[in-house]
Amino acid sequence: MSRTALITGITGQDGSHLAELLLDLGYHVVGMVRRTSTVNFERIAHIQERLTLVPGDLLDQYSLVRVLQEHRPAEVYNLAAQSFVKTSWDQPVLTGEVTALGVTRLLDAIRIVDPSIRFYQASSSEMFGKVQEVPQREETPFYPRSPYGVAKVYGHWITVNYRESYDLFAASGILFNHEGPRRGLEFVTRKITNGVARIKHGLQDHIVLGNLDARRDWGWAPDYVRAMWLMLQQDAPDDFVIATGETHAVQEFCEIAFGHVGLDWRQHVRQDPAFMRPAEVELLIGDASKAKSKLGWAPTVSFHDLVSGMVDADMAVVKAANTAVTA
Ligand code: NAP
Ligand code: G4F
Repeated sequence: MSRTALITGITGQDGSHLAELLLDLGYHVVGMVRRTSTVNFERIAHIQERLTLVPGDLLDQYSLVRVLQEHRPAEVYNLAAQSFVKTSWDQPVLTGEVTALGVTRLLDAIRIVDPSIRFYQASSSEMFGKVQEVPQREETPFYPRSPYGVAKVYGHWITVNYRESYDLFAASGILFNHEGPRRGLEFVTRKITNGVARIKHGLQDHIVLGNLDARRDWGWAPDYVRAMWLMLQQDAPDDFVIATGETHAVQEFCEIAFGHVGLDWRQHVRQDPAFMRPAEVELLIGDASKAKSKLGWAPTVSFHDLVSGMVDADMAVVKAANTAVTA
């Protein structure tokens, strides 16, 4: 009989990639979805008939207990979160309820229902915030710079605490930014590549961004979900930084993205303080040596190929939508 894995956040970027990976590995994949007024299964539509989708919400403790009791997963991947940093200043309490306390609700449900479950927590490089060390590694002290970052620090430490208090197999992946064509349109990479495609197709003239100097360690999302799975196959639970070890400015992302379709970014990018943050994370660059040596993990896609691949994907999406509208 195949192993059962539960994914929270299966409708998100990472959830959809992880579901594909686990299905390929022969798992029975259960995805927890929250009720929305319109269905938002775009990222999992192509595999939906192979998944078991169940209702639940990180805000609703009993729904988590019920999902675990009814589906008895061997592995739980907690990817659900209010994950957009900018929104965390507008909705700091909701962000704390979901992204921080939601982790405790799920860990406590595991402790009550089946403490042998292996648990993965989606921790974040945003925890390093105002970085105390370059590059950042597992031992680098945290200094979060947003309500989101603060909530992720809580989620990280409650995972460590449940591991140490109750001997749970609870692992935490400190993942640096990872992207791809399924990235939400509000995140800067997809905002740029979608904008490039729309400009190239004559649908708009420019995009409006915030801080172009911020530097991120951007990787390829499918590589990063493989690391999540590897963490739960180890002999003992642990924490791992997952990163490429390269850092690039938002401006560099623009240069490559616009250049890929023969445009000059300087003619199509405007800046507006509305997209600046009250406190910025200026520089992220990760050291994934531990993951490389213990998990055998390594990134497979270069920064240039990541950017050009996202532009190509958005060119195809915009072309298809435009053709449908004009047909
Ligand atoms: P995403 O695309 O924003 O997906 C977030 C998921 O969480 C969605 O499926 C969303 O459901 C779900 N969700 C939100 N609130 C919920 C709630 N109250 N109860 C249950 N589900 C809820 O995020 P992602 O980029 O895939 O990231 C996955 C995880 O990794 C997140 O925890 C994120 O914070 C973390 N992370 C991401 C990165 C990155 O670069 N992508 C890096 C480090 C860490 P709906 O579809 O209904 O909104
Ligand atoms: O794409 P972003 O919104 O991602 P951010 O804030 O780094 O967070 C992402 O990565 C984290 C891991 O480090 C995850 F934990 C988190 O869930 C999320 O997936 O912004 C990246 C940078 C920032 O410095 C921002 O100020 O781009 C800068 N930026 C400049 N103009 C912009 C814009 N960001 C957005 N979203 N929109 C802009 O117009």
